[in-house]
Amino acid sequence: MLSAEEPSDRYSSAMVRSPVRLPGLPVRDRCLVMGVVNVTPDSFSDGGKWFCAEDAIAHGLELIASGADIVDVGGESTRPGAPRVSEEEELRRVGPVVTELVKTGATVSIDTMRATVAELAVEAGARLVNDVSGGLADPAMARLIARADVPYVVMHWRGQSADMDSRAIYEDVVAEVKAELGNRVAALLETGVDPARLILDPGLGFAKQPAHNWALLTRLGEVGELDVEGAPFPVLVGASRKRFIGRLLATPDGEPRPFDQCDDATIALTALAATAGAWCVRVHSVPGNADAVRIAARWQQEL
Ligand code: PMM
Repeated sequence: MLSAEEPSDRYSSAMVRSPVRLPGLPVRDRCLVMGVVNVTPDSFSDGGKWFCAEDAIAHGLELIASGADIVDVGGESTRPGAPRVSEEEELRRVGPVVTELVKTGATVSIDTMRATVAELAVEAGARLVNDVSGGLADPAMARLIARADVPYVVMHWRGQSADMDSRAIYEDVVAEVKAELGNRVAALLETGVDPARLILDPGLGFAKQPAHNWALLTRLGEVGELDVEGAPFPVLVGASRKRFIGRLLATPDGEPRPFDQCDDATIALTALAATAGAWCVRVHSVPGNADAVRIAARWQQEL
């Protein structure tokens, strides 16, 4: 058995870190579980299921009841090829859902690339801003995060979903994702964002081919270890139901496994990511993932 002072070479130091403390967010001695509430007609795995506010709120409550630590509310699909929605429409989708879920005492995260949407959600009580563009889509986002002083997910992103697949070109995906995340963190710090509020995300499926996703997952411990102030950063992993899982589990004639049949595989990935030191996993179905993070925490105790 290893002591905290003697981390093994085989594992990232992230594995022996004490629980992560981010203001306003739950602190646990295990990986957190974030449940997804997509208030969209066209998200890739659950588009249209919770498009009306009432259904989305009920779904958020169900995710919390089944063990989610955080619910992530989003009003804009980021599936490959997706067009953007207007700011007005995004606000119309997420506003009532954030407000009502906050009222129930839930820890709510807002999944948006727009500073205006993030600001209104934070004013309504959201406690985390999850920006898949890491601040690249909206130059006002960094200033908002500096001012609002809320935890902020900086995801690796190379451009809007409409043409992101054409940007999935890497020589060394882990090194390049880390370097590009490092540039984002440096820009955020320059704007006055507190490094202790930052969470990094490798952006699985965003300008990534399956091989890129697998490389990032298997070297997850390295993702938060940037050479910038504030490192190592907590890492969020969004693998749930993504295309690379369906492709791995394809039929012998190459038919990908449908999204809604990828939850067991997502749970397997959650166990591995949590054991590798992930701070949080973002998932569509909670119960199995809530079990997996507890198994991983117990596993880690023996390392
Ligand atoms: N993936 C999606 C949306 N938001 N946020 C973070 N931080 N990380 C992700 O990987 C991520 C995200 C796309 O998945 P969905 O359409 O199923 O929500």
